[in-house]
Amino acid sequence: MSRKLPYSRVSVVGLGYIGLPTAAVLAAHGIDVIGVDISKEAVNAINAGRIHIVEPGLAALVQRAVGAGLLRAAEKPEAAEVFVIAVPTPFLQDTAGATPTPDLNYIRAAAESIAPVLKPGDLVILESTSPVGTTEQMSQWLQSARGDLVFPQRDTNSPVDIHIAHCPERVLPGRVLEELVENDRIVGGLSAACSDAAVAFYRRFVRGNCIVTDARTAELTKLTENAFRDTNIAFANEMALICNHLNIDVWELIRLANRHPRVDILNPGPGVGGHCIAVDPWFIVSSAPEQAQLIKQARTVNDTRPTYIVEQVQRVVHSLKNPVIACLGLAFKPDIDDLRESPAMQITLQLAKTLCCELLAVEPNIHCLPRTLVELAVEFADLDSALARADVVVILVDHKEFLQLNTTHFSHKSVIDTRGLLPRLDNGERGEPQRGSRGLLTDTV
Ligand code: SAJ
Repeated sequence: MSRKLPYSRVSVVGLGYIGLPTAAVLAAHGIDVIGVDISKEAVNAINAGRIHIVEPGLAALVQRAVGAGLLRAAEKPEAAEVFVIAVPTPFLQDTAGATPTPDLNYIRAAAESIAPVLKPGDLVILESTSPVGTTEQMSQWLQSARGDLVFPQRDTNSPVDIHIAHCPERVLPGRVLEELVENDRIVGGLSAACSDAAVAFYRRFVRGNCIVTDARTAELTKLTENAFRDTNIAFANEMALICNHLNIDVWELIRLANRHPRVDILNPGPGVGGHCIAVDPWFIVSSAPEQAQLIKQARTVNDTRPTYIVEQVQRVVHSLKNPVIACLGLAFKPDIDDLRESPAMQITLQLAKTLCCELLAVEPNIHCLPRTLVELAVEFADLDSALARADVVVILVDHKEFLQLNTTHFSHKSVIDTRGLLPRLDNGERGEPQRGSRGLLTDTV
C-alpha cells in the first residue's frame, strides 16, 4: 500500500517573483498547490494558465501545473498542511535622510489571513526577507488571532500545535527555477521540532542542503548576504569615481587587480537596483545603527550613483546642439522586465525632467513605457531606430540584445557606458561581464 508523502497540500501566500515560481516548482513535484494573492488580476491570469511576471521557463511551468490541476490560485487562503509566506517587505522612510525602517504590514496581513484556516499539525514558513525578530513577531500575531491553538515562542521546546520557521528565499531573478531546487536552504525554526518539520518539507523538492539554525540567525544570514554584495558593489562604484577623477580606465583597473588570486572586485554600474540588495542592508542598519557604519556608507555610495551618472550625461549633452539621447535599458539588471527600484529608470526619469531634448528609451523586456516616462514625453523606441537616431547613447543595462551589437553601431556618437558593455563588444564577449575589460571610448564613465 502506498504511503502518503508528508505535506501534499501547500498554500503559497503571495504570488510574485518568489511565490509564483515556488508554487510552480512545488506543483511540478506532484504537490497540490493553492496560490493566494490579493491581486484579482494575478489570480485570474494564473488560473487561465498565464503569468504576470517575466522569469525564464516560468510561463511553461505554470501552464503545465494549472493544466494538470496541481496549481490553482485564489484571493483567500484555504486549508492546507503547509503555508509558505512570500510577500514583500519594503521599507518606510518617514523623512528625507532618516534611516529607512522595515514595513512588516504585508507579513502581518498574510499571517492574519491564514490564521482562520490553520489547524493542529500545520507548518507555517516565512520566506520573505525579514529583519531579525520578525518570525517571532509573526508567531505572536498568529497566537493573538488564534487563542485556541498553541504557537511556538522563542527558546522553548514545549509542545505546540503549529510549527513555524524562517527559510529565506535566496534565488537570483533570471535563474529562479534552477536556484529554487539547487541552492542550499537555511532553515531557522522557532524550535528544533519546527526546523525538523521545515526540513522535511524542503526535502520534497530541494536538491541543495537544508542547513538548520534558529530563526533569528536565519533572518540575519539572508540580510548579511545582500549587505555583503551591496558593500562589494559600493567598493567597485567608489573605484569608478576615483578612476574618473584620476583619468584611469576603471574596467582595465579592475581586470588587472582581479588577476591577484585573492582579489575579486565586482562591476561598477549606474547604481544598485531591485527590491533586495538596495533594501535589505537597511534592515541591518535600522536594527543596529551604531554598529552598522560600513553597511550604511555602502548604501549611500550606491544610492548616489544615479545622480552622478545624470550629471555625466548632462555634461556631454550641454556641449551638443539639440542632441537626441537614447537610454538603453530600464530594468534593474539584465534580461528581466522588473523596473522596480531600477537605477536605469531613475536616471531616465531625471534626464527627462532636466533636459530639453528628444529622449528615447529602449527596453526589450516590456511592451510599453511606464506612465511616468510617457507623461514626460519619453519615446519608446526599438534598438535599431534608437541607434540610428541618437547622438548620445546612455548604456544603462547590459541586456542580451545589446550584447549582440558591435562597436560600429556607436561610431560618431557620444556614449556613456555605465556597464562596461563596449569593451565586451569589441572583444566579442557576449556573455557574463569579464570584470574590468578595457574601455575604448573616451566618453564612457
Ligand atoms: N550590480 C552591480 N554590479 C555587480 C553586480 C550587481 O551594479 O557587480 C547591480 C545590478 O545591476 C542590480 C543590483 O546590483 O541593479 C542587484 O542585482 P544582483 O544580481 O546582484 O542581485 P538581485 O537583487 O537580483 O538578487 C539578490 C541575490 N543576492 C545575492 O547575490 C547575495 C539573490 O541571491 C537574492 O535571493 C535576492 O537578492 C533576494 O531576493 O534577496
